[in-house]
Amino acid sequence: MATVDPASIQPKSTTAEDTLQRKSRDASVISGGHLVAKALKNEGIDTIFTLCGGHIIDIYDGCVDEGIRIIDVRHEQVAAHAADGYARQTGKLGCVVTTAGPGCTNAMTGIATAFRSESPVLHIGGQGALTQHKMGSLQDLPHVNMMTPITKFAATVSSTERVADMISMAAREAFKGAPGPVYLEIPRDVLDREVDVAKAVVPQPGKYRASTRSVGDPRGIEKLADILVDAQRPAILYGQQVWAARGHNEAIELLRGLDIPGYFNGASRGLLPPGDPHHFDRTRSQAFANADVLLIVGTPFDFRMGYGKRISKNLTLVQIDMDYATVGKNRDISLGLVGDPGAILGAVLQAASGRIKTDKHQSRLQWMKQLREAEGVATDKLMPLFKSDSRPIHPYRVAWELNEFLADDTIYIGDGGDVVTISGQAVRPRRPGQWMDPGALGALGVGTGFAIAAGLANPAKEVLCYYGDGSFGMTAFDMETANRFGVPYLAVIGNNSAMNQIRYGQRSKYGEQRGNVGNLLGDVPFGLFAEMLGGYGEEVRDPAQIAPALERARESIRKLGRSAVVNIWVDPREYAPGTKNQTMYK
Ligand SMILES: Cc1ncc(C[n+]2csc(CCOP(=O)(O)OP(=O)(O)O)c2C)c(N)n1
Ligand SMILES: [Mg+2]
Repeated sequence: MATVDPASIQPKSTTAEDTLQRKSRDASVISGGHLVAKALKNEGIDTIFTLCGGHIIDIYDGCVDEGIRIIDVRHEQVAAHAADGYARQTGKLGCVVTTAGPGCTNAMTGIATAFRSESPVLHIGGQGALTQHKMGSLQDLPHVNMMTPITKFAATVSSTERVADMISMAAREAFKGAPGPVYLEIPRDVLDREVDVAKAVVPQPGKYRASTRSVGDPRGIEKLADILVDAQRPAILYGQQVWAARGHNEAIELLRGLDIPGYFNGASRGLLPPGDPHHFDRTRSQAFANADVLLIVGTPFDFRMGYGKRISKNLTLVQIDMDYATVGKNRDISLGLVGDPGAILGAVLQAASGRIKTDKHQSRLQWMKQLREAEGVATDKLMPLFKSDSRPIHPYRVAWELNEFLADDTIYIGDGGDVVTISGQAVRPRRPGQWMDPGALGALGVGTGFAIAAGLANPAKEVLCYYGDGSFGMTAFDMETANRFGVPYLAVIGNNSAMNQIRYGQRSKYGEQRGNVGNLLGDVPFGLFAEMLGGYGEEVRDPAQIAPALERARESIRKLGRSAVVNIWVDPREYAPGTKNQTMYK
């Protein structure tokens, strides 16, 4: 079967009855749902992710008129992850639309993920009619109260005239400082009511917001330029904001222009391709311990950074972030700058260019050489694991094979516990934007929604999601959605028939017997799942078969236009070093 042309899934009204109904509509009035669609279009939103419900159907009807693509999934969690993923991939506001009550609660994990990952997502939720307020209407819940702590802004729209206005308000809030999700609840009667077009407030595209490309305090730029010019052993860590705010070009130019080793986490992985002289990824702790200047851009001092504790006390530490409240949080800093990462880094490069003295430059080159050698030593150490022939298959071998298999345009998604943590040591995405992970919330189940979003946003790219078997089971049914909308992807599962990352901690604390409680799963031949959905599936137990199986799956996706599953049975006795140290809790 050929892949579906994404253009063909744009909503269209084709039947005579449709046309008649549209013509009979009074053009002097407009309903709330149609105002939603107009506002979404004005915001540049071309796709909504949703699961239907009686409370929200007028939004769909509006989307049909505005040519907004409606991607309907099988579970609202997936819709929310997909809206988040679409925002990450397009740089624009993502949008998820859910019905009242359970539609909202199901989506909460996705919104919470976006919240901890600073991803701009507009969540529009249905609600019972205002005329039934607090009367016990179908699916009624206090959505705004529930969503307030996990969004930047949550409100009820209580007037049809203000529907579009409040969407633009929510969109502004989503991009205020560091981006994040926002929630709007629209009661059913507000959505269905028709109001005079002339009375509806509809902010026009490009006219309801300011630029977010702030360089912050120019004195901060000068100070940072001076610090970087004087440094002998500088290092920079780029976090997810650099990619999210599309500051990657300036970020790369700064590394190259000033000869500074670059480290990358979260969505910034892939900013530079592996092998680039300024790309480093195995010597982060060494650099953090020995640098004289460390610049942290767009990532907080949270548990992933040991709350800043692992950074040497004796260096000059500079932090740049989009959120004022993140700068200096958990760890004292020497200098803090708030604003747009790309704008700031570009200005700093300009202020520093041509000012590095020869002796300082020589020291830097020496420093980079040292780190490069240490990277080689670290890789050599891992090689026996990466090349392991053991059976059951060692999860490190899978990670290595995945990296070898990636094409220049593959978007790599990680969704799982230990097997995915391990993959972080081997997988090096080749281009910016081609790494997706759940971020600081660490929610399992993000993969399927991310894969759908990645495919829709990048129809020409390959999408690969590496799952744990526990994670795959959480959201896998929406692989059917990916197939239905013509965005098949490659699902690879590191199957250890367990929630292994947690099992390790239990076994080491409670021993062999009690440590296996509540964390063992059945042996599931997930390859059959892909076949059930019309795609290719394969079980792999021989390490030598990993690469050929991945190739067969890639080929099958081209031929069948269906997602494929390569289910790799891995050794449940192997764990990631971070799991053994339980670093995530320290
Ligand atoms: C939604 C959610 N539930 C529970 C957890 C806690 N948790 C973290 S890792 C893990 C095990 C995941 O198992 P699997 O995906 O099979 O990966 P494995 O560790 O076995 O490689 C669990 C349950 C979580 N992070 N997210
Ligand atoms: Mg598992």
